[in-house]
Parts: sequence; C-alpha cells; structure tokens
Amino acid sequence: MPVPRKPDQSAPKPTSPTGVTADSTEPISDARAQAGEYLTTAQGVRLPDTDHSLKAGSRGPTLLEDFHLREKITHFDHERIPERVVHARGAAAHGVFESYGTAKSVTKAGFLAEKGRKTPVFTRFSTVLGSRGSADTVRDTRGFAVKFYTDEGTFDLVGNNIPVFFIQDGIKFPDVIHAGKPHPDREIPQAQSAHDTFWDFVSLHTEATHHVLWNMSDRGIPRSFRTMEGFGVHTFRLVNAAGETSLVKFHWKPVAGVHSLVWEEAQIAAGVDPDFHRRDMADGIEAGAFLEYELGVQVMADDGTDTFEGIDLLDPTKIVPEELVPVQLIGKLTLDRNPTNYFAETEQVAFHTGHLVPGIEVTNDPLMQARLFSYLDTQLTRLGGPNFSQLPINRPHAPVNDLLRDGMHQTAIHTGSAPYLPNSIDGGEPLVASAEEGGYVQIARPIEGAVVRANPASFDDHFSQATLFYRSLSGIEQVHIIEALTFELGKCYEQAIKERELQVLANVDADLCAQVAAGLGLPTPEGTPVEPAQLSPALSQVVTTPGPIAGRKVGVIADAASDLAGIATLRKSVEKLGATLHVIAPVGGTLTSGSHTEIIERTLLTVRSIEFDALVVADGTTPTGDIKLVLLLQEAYRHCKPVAAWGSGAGILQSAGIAPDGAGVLLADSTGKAFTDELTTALGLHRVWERATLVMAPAVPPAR
Ligand code: HDE
Repeated sequence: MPVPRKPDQSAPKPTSPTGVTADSTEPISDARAQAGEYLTTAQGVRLPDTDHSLKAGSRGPTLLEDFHLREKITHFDHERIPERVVHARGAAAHGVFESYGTAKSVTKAGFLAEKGRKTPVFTRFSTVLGSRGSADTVRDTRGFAVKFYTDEGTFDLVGNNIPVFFIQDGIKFPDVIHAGKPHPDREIPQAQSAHDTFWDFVSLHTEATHHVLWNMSDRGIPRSFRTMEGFGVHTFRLVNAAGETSLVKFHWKPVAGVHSLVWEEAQIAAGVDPDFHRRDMADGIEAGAFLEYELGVQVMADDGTDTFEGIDLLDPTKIVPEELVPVQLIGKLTLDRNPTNYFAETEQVAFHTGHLVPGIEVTNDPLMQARLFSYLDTQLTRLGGPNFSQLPINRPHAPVNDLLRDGMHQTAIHTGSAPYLPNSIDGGEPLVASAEEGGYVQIARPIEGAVVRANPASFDDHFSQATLFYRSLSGIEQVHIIEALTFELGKCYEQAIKERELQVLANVDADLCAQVAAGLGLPTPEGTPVEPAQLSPALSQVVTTPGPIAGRKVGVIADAASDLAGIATLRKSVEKLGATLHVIAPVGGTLTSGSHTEIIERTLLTVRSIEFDALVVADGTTPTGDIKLVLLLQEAYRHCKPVAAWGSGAGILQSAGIAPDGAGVLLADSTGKAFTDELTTALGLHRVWERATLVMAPAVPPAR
C-alpha cells in the first residue's frame, strides 16, 4: 500500500541557479514557488475565500473586477503544455549511478571512469505511440531515458528497451510515427500498432522487420519497468584519457531479471489499471524495493571501418550478439526516489542525445545524427522557448556560464554587461577550456565523401538479424510472436497488407510465416531466409535458474477463519527477499485472530489477478464458491503464475478447477520453510511455462 502522504504546500528553501551540487543526492525540489501559511493570489495578497466568485448580490451576475477569479481561471486555462510528439506517456524516478571504474580504459568521462563515483540521475520510462493518458501495458517499445547530472555537465542516454530501431535514417522518423499513430481521420486506434497504417508502412519499409519482431515478442509487453533491459541502440564513440577511441553499445541489465506480461494480462491491465507500470514503480520505491540496473558496454575496435565481423555498427537495425562481444559491466543505477511533482519533473524533463560529456562522442549512424537535431528543437515547442534548461529538473549540476541571454521564460537574473566573447569589459571571462581543462574537444575524425542521398550497401540486409532473433528464442517465446503477429495482422482490414507482411515473414522464417498465414487463413508465400551462422541465446528471456524476487507481489486469499499466524510467517519470508504480501478477502476491513492482525488490502471486488506474481490460499479460508474468486485463481493459473495453498486452502484451488498435481501448483500443510522456499523459487522463475502448452498452444504446433 502506498505510504500516506504528508500535507505540504509550503516552505521552500532558496535555490541556486544551477540547482544542487553533483555529489549531493538531495532533492532539487526546493524551487517550489510556494511559501507561507495563508492562501494568496500569485501576487501574494491573502485571500478570504476561494469558493465563491464576487457577485452583485448572492443571486446576481459575476463581476469582472474579481481579480482572484480571473487569475485562478486564466492560470487553469493554461495548465497544459503540448505533450511529447512521441513517448508522451511516461513515468520517472530519481536515483543514483555508481561507477565500478571499469570503464576507465575506454572513457575519460569522470562519472564512468572513477570507481565509486556517485552521480545523481533522473530516469524516465515511456511508451512510444500512445498519448499522455493512454495505458501503460500496450504492446509497444518502451523508452528508457537516463539523465546523468555529472560534474562535467549533463549526459543523457536516451535509449529504448529494444536494441534496434524501425528505421536506419532519421529522415524516415515522421513516416514511421505517422504510420503508427492513430488514423488521422477518426483518431483510432490509441496506443497500438494493430492497425492498417502501421502494417502498411512496415511491410513496405522492410528495414523495420527486426524491430517489428522485437515489438511482437514478449519485449513489447514488459512486466514492469524494473524487469526491462535498456539499450543505447546506436554505436557511440568513447575516448579515454590518452585520446584513444573505441566503439561501444550501451546496455542496461535489470538486477530483477528480464520479464514480461502475457498478452491477456496486458489487455486486462489496460482496462483495470492503465497505470500498471507507473504504479508498480512508485509503490515499489515507496516500499523500499528500489529499481536497479547495471550499465554495461560492448566494446569494439574503432579501426576506421565502423564494422564488427561483418556487422555494420552504423546500422541501428543491427545488434552485436553478446556471444560475440560480451557486455562488460561498468556501474549500477538505483532508482530510489519518486518525483515530488509529476508535471514539474516527469513532464518537463527534456532529454537530448546531444547532451554529451567529454569522453563520450557520437558516430555517423544516420539515425543518431538526425536525433542530434530533433531533441533540442522539440523542446522549443513543448517547453515554450529556449530557456528550458533553467527548469529545476533540467538544470545541470555542473556550474553553468553560457552567455545565453534573455528569451521566453527567462528566470535567471544575469549580472555583468558583456555577454559576449571576446570582451575586455568583463576581463575576457568566461574562459574557454582546452581538453586538459575539461573542454569538450571532439576527436578529429576524418570525414569525406560525395554529397549523396544514399545508404551503404550493407544497410540492404533487412532480414538476417530478424531471423537470428526469432531462432534464438525459446519455443514459448516463438509462440508468443506468432500469436502477436496473427492478432495484429488479424486487426488489419486491407488484404494486400496482410499478404505483403506474410511475404516479409517468409524471408524471416518459413515456419513462422506458415503459422501466421494459417491463423489468418491465407496462403503461405515462399521466402529466402538466411540461416544464422550462430544463434544468440542471450536474446531469450526465459530463465531456468531462479532470479531475485524483490519487488514481486504475492496475494494471499483469506477471511476471518484463516490461519493468520501462517500468513505472518509467509509475509516475513517474502519480505526478507524484497517482495510484498497483500491480503485479499471477500470484504474490506481487518482480520484478527489472537495476537495477529492483517489489514485487508483488496476485496474480491477490487482485486484482479494481474496485480500479483503468485496467489496463495490460506488454510482455514471458507470455501464460498464465489465466482470472482474462481476467476481470480483461474486467471493466475492461465497466466502461468505459481498458485499455492496450505492446509484446507487446497480445496479452494481444487474447486476453482486447479488440479493439485498441476505444474506450479504448490501445496503444503503449513507456511514452513519448505513451502516458502518452493514459493520463492517459483517466483524467481517468473512463470510456470510448462503450463503454457496446455492452455496457450496455438492451433498449429510451435516451431521448435
Ligand atoms: Fe526519440 N524523440 N527520436 N528515439 N526518443 C523524442 O524528444 C526522435 C529515437 C526516445 O522520456 C522526442 O523530448 C527522432 C531512437 C526516448 O522524455 C523527439 C528520431 C530512440 C524518448 C524525438 C528518434 C529514441 C524520445 C519527443 C529519429 C532509442 C523519450 C519529445 C532520428 C534509441 C524521452 C522529446 C523522454 C523522445 C525524436 C529516434 C528514444 C521528438 C527525430 C532511435 C526514450 O525529439
């Protein structure tokens, strides 16, 4: 349950123009513009009443002279700013990044190079297509944007949870987004790719195929932000203190493992709890179950070819398999503090791929190059002018002396009379810095070539890595892709689009194509898939050894007759591992027995299975045959979650049609160690996939 909030509308502390210092993790929310005990106008005049407008008599018309009414309504009328054109739906958290120091050999960036250095961060997760009020659990790519407030300036790593992109050249971005967004005539459908214009575009623009497969895989419906990987996508160029360069790909590895929802859960959540992901993050942080990720790099030689073993490193539709270049871990991100104000922080944060610090540079990737323009430009509209970096959330923690002046929403009161260089009036200051003094001096990379609108020939390979991705997954993950493609194409109206996409799939994998075609009731076209030289098991997210369970939720079904002492033991065991336990009962209130009291957090009317990673029925619980309980248990079972019971609770499982010897059905006499160990192991494995073949198998047998 969320911690009750403290009322607080007052008492700001003064703040410096550049916010807090880099070594401090203190909130920068002291820029609150509110102080004093009394309600006032924006001019500080105390108000006697904010419930009634000023009228000519209690039944008379409202007077124009009511400055309080006009100020209140005018401000309200302008409370919204344009939402982001993409990634509008997002949620964020503050945290800290601690360097392992292992990246010192490849970069001089202090926040990565120095072991133990802690840097404050702000991380925003998002969906891409939906508008700000859309659901969290839609099938989509997720944004994973991290702002590092380093003492050498701000570095933004604006990545996604999928390592490749739909397009190779930024000039196609408006096209792919226009195709994915709702149809322009009726503005339908919201926040999803299951419609004609999306599939029209990607079936024609086949460089999207690899990313499409990732979106259709379980990666498109993450379980939570804490169980998502993150990727910088592009190849970056790192520079070390000796001026040597390397090419790298950034990876975020979630400590909690990589896990997803199943499609039915994602759909239920979109209706029952559209805030599913943001709630999970905010509640988790409040409960002390922080989100943790390790930052890693794949390092490739900067030998002038911008390729690695035939993989074009400038092509953002390609990965470098981890089996070829292992991910080396260089630091840890912990998200441990919720924003104080959604608008001021999560909505107004402005990420930019051009926010770089010495030691981190760009490459010629044509997608990356276009982004370097877009992110600054978009803030001018979204945040109303060029001074958005003065907003508290965007303020660098390094000292700023930029000679940028005036403009809309200027909040600084600059001093000095010579905002130009060179000057003599201000003693020639501020000074420019050499590389040795920390100046951002680009590595002198040679560039030459004819002016052309063209891609290198290697960019023409649109399918080989889509095949590599598909073939590297486990059978159940392949089934999910087949189901997702069949669903999405099944939602299209134009026959020609479905047929064209089947032709694309034929070039990825014959079996995949045949199964989707069977589901659509269409003929299977022939293709020419390229057999991968080597598979990449690292691409699969099915785990065979149990991972950590911090942040997971166990629901316990109980009532006044249940074994509360048993619940208390179970709670202790799961909480020790960072998970939480929540009691579900037929009606609200508290359960008491002897010295034990349990607060009922959900009733059978307010609960839905999607909230929990496992359900347990307590001994003693009265079997009522309530259909809501049957649905709750059956849903959890169908979604391949562990279901358990101790004592007489087993009978309730059985009456919901769950066989005691079913896979992932855990039964015991008490909540002793053996039972809790078994439960935490099952939770650590995330799902009981053995069950999937019984309840989720497609009409045609899976590929492998
Ligand atoms: Fe973005 N993208 N993008 N993008 N992007 C934006 O910037 C854009 C791309 C990503 O939480 C916008 O401030 C272009 C790749 C994230 O605030 C905008 C191109 C990747 C976020 C923009 C790309 C991303 C954005 C919208 C093709 C993964 C959310 C509002 C050249 C590596 C950041 C804003 C947040 C946001 C443009 C491609 C990730 C319009 C033109 C590739 C995570 O500037």
